[in-house]
Amino acid sequence: MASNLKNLSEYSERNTGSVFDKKFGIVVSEWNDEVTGALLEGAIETLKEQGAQKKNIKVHYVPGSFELPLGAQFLAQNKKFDAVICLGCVIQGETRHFDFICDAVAQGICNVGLKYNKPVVFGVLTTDNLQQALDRAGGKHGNKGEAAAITAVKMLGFNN
Ligand code: DLZ
Repeated sequence: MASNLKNLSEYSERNTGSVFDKKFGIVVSEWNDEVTGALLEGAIETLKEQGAQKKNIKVHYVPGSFELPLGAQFLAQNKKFDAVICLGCVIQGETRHFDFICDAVAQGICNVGLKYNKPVVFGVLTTDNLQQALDRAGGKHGNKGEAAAITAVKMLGFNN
């Protein structure tokens, strides 16, 4: 999983059908907001480029990445959303807190998608330091927010 070798914003056009009428919920972590704000910007711009309407993109905030799965669940259980995108940034600290948060968030987000049978995208950076995160939030390694938006679009096109 060498994402540093790949621009995260590159993608193939396979499964990218029309999302004009699709409704997207975005859950954003307020922790490391310099990074998550850039991810959000990338996600919204990409959804609009893909044909989504601004009025169909709703943004909700949670305090930290640990709260993303519950935020995603609040949105996923609401029939009006076709897909949910979770955006967060967890940076390694001196304790094992990082591991617990990353594991819980990844598993939690995965569970919500499986439970509600709709795309719930893991747009969470898990990095050693702030610079690595900035590099992936509009820096030299692209913007994982854009990649998360493309993932949602592709998964909505899965059955087409
Ligand atoms: C507590 C904490 C720490 C130390 N680091 C991060 C982080 O790097 N990224 C992040 O999104 N959230 C962090 N948090 C907050 C937790 O996600 C969570 O909000 C709190 O533990 C309260 O449940």
